[in-house]
Amino acid sequence: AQDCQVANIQVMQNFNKTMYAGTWYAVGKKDPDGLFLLDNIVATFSIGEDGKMTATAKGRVIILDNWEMCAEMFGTFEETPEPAKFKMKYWGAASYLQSGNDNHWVIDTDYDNYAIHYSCRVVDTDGTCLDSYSLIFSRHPTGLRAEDQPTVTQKKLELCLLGKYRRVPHTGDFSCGANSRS
Ligand code: DAO
Repeated sequence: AQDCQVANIQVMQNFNKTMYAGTWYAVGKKDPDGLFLLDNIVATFSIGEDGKMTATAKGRVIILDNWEMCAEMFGTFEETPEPAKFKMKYWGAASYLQSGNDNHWVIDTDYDNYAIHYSCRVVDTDGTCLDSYSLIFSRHPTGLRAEDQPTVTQKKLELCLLGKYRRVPHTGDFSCGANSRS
């Protein structure tokens, strides 16, 4: 049963960041308040010589109400006592892009096909999440494999976010697609 308490959310056990490294295509997204990344979202995680995880991400955004572009984003990750729970500092290549500090939790992954990310930005007084976002990642730009879908659906349910995701298309528009990463 789901009590929807942020403190009780189960994350990936024995998370291995080296196996997690590499490119992930967002195929589903639950948006936060003040949505930023729209579609064509691709994230690449790396582990530095210091053992620290960093990421670059691209995604189509609309800023200043009507200016559509490909945002190039950077993130650095601070570890916590739980290996799958990170604090992420993020910023954009350009100053007018969003920046901030978010939780970055890996809920589940098989490292080779799918990963489920979750971030709660604001915990409500009752312990549930007031403002969250979550990305469903695939190693394949074409989407999740059929056999991974039941697992992903179960995890969405456990996050109390079932039915709140939208599909994230990869169209290659705005120099932001799977074929235009740099
Ligand atoms: O899209 O509304 C939103 C929230 C996303 C903010 C985070 C973007 C930057 C991420 C850097 C790399 C990790 C995936």
